[in-house]
Amino acid sequence: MTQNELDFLKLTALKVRRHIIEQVFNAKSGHPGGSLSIADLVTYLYFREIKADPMNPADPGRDRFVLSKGHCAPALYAALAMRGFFPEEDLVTLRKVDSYLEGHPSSREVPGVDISTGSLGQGISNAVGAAIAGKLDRRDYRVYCILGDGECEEGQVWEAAMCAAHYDLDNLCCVVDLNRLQIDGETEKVMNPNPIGEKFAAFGWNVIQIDGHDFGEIGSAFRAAADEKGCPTVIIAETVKGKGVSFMENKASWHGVAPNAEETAKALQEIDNEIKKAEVQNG
Ligand SMILES: Cc1ncc(C[n+]2csc(CCOP(=O)(O)OP(=O)(O)O)c2C)c(N)n1
Ligand SMILES: [Mg+2]
Repeated sequence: MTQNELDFLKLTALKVRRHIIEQVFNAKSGHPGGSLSIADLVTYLYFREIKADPMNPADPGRDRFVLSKGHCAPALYAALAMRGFFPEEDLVTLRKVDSYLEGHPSSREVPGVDISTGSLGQGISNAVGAAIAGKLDRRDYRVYCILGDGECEEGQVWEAAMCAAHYDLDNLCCVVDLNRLQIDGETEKVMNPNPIGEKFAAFGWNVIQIDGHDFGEIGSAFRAAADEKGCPTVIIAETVKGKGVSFMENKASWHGVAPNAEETAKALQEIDNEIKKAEVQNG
C-alpha cells in the first residue's frame, strides 16, 4: 500500500469514529466501545476490499458482509453511508422510532446490509450459508464476517466453524475483533474463549494474527486470505475497545452506554484534532 493510500484510510477511519460518537450521542443509547474497536477494520473492508456497488446494493455478484456482532451497527452504518449506500445525514437518526437505522442492522431496511444480525453467534452461520451458496451457484463473490471475542463464547460459532472447514469454504474470511472485553468485563473472566486462533486452527481454518489498527497488516491479511485455497480463513485482530477516544479505551463500562453532551464534546475534540493532523498529511 502506498503512503497516500494509508493516509486516506487513516483519515476515513477517523471520520467513521466521529460518526460513531455522533450517532450514539443522538440516540442516547448504543454501543460505542465495540464500534470504535472495529472502525479501522470496517474502513478497510468498505474502502479497499469489498466489491459492492452502492447504486446496485442487491447485485447477486456482490461480496457479502455480515456484522455478526450486530450491536456495533454504528460502525457499519458509518462506513456504508460514507461509501454512498445512503445519505450521511441520516446517521444521526440511529435508533429513532421512525428511522430505518435500527440499533442492530436490518437487511430489510438498510441498503447494503446483507444479513440482519444482533443475536450473537448467528451471523457467522449466515456467512457460512452465503459462502456455500456462492460455491453452489459457481459465483466468485467473497464473504466477510466480523465476530466479537465475547461472541466466541457462543456454541453456535464453533458449529459454524466446523461446517465452514468441512465444506472447504475458501471464499469465506472471518475476522475476530479481539478486544478482550465483552458486556460484563474481561472475556477471560466471564467465560474464557482464548486462544481463539488455536481453536479455529483445530477446526481446520487458516489463521492469521494481526494488529487490528494497523492498515498495512490488515491489508496483507486480506490478501493472504484471498490467496488461501481449500479452507476458510480467520483473521484474529488484536484491538482496543473504545479505540480513538482516550477515556473509552479498554473500559468495559463503555460497551453499551452513550456519552453525555460533555463527554461527546471531549470525544469529538480528540477525534477532530487527529482529523486535522491527518488532513495535513493528505495534503
Ligand atoms: C445471543 C445473544 N446473547 C446476548 C446478547 C447481549 N450482548 C450484546 S453485546 C454482548 C457482549 C459481546 O461481546 P463481544 O462479542 O466481545 O463484543 P464487543 O467487545 O466487540 O463489543 C452481549 C452479551 C446478544 N446480543 N445476543
Ligand atoms: Mg469484545
